[in-house]
Amino acid sequence: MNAPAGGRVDCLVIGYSESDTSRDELAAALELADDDLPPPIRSLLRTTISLGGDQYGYLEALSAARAGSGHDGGVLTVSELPSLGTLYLVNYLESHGHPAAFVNSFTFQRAELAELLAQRPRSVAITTTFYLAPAPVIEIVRHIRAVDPDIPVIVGGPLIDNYCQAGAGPTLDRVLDRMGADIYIWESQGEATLQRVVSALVDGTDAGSVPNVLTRDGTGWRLSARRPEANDLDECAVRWERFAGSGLGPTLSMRTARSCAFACAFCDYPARAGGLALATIDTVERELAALAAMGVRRVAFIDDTFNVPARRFKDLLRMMVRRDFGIEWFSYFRCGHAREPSVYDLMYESGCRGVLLGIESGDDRVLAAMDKRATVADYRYGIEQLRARGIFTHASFVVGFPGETDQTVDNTIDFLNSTRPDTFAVNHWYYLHSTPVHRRAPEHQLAGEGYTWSHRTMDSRHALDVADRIFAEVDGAAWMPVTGLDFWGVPYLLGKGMSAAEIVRFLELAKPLTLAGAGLAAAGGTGPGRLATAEREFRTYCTGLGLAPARYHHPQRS
Ligand code: B12
Ligand code: SF4
Repeated sequence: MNAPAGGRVDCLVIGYSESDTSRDELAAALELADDDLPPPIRSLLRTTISLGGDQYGYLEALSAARAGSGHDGGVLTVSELPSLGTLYLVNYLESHGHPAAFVNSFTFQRAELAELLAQRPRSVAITTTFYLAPAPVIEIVRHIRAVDPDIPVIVGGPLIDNYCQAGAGPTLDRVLDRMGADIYIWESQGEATLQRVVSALVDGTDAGSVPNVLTRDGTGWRLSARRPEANDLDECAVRWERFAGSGLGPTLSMRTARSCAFACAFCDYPARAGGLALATIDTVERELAALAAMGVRRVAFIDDTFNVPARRFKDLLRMMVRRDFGIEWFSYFRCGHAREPSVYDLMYESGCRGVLLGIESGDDRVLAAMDKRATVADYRYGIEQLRARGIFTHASFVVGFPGETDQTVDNTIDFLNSTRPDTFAVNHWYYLHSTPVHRRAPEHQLAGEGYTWSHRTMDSRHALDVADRIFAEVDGAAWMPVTGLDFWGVPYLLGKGMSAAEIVRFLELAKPLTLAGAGLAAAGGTGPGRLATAEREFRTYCTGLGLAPARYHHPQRS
């Protein structure tokens, strides 16, 4: 059970929701002509698989292909991996004297949620790490209200930060009203504020006077004083022993740092998350020892720049080699900051089995415009070293950044086909005015915002076509979708019993079944017959895989 024994808890924290509005949007959008499809939908064409006439995400397709052929019929989903933000909040509350409970998945753990709500927690906190729109929050709040209209509902995390950053006013008030919670926390960290709010609710004092909090009065939402948190990563570190009986599974994520040491021109994360904060090696050692004792076999370090600073990275690796935890690990990795073969040796020796490379482009001019502080030569060297040691490499790209042309796209395609990382993914560039490139807008002749923009060398409509071209023309690496399964699915699937080679094969067999892949086959004149064969091969492969049972089953919605 994900609650401490005995007594009422002060707060119940809720992790992921996988409500799938994108599928409805896709169905509606497919009525449009190809050229009019908005970028997220064009992206969905490359991540949605058609199987027996129905549409699925990659892991849903794997689950569907296996269901009905002697397998358990469970839903394979990366959200089986415990939501780290949820565990951080529970951990912090409990270290400050507030008994807390959690539900990892709102979608798949309705029975557990019902049981915990029946015990009348003093408050419910909803995490929003993965939400780009209010819909999942609205659904969760309604569900809680229907069970017990009196429990105070608190919402915080990145979604609230994003809305509040956009500024106070009627729009923000409307969004907060629509979500329907009682208290919102505006703070990019938030643990300490949540603890103070929960304290106030337990003590019956005014939660609205806690700093960083929005509460409603008769006229609108009122923000208390702003007091940024600077929580010490060693003090906040998760005491994993607390979660030993919670069935977290053999694969977990962990962090050893907050924020990032770089300032890539397309990213506003460092500005939002504040200065780079690092946990000490001792803290990381203690956490890993606790995880190993719980039987965890794979850890995803979600730090944005795990191998920077380089000296600390080596110290971490040496510690892991010395302790020999029997844990395989996965992380983001910056090739530009690892130029000695001995570092790659240490990585493998310490258990590294996969890395996510934010390569972004195979063209040095675009990399320079992005301020990536890395060159194509660095990437070539890094991928070579990683591959030589059998470390899984996933390369992630952005298309359309200022400086992008058909020629730079050709260079990216050549780069991928010659360096041959295991997998790759492409994202459309999203023009945020809060990112450093906005300051150079006149120089790049930049106009627009979000997914709709133009600059001196490309516009967003053409970027959609070049993303499709990369999808079609790269055969040196397997296409990895960016929704439903991404790099973090690799440790998850390894934990389920797949090998790295099987993951790659699964992706290769899935690609022709994506809506974009089927479109390519039709354009090449190898339509229905080829697709039927591809579907048969895919189903046979999926049913033949020896996988551990899925943790979750199809939700019984109430
Ligand atoms: C790992 C990961 C995943 C894994 C998660 C597996 C796992 N269990 O670890 C998977 C593959 C499932 C995943 C999926 C997605 N992800 Co993801 N993911 C991440 C990643 C790398 C780490 C998240 C994390 O664990 N952070 C560490 C924890 C400790 O921080 P946290 O969750 O933010 O919580 C802290 C605070 O935000 C706060 N907080 C959060 N909620 C609340 C609530 C309250 C009340 C309070 C007070 C505080 C609070 O408290 C925590 C402690 O400080 C981040 C990038 C990054 N490096 O952070 C992207 C990231 C979160 N993902 C992102 C996205 C877009 C997605 C997807 C929507 C992608 C897609 N298109 O499908 C899906 C959504 C999945 C779903 N259905 O919900 C974006 C979110 C952007 C945003 N919100 O503006 C990020 C930031 C990456 C990016 N830069 O684009 N992801
Ligand atoms: S994209 Fe660049 S700036 Fe943003 S988190 Fe990653 S390394 Fe840091």
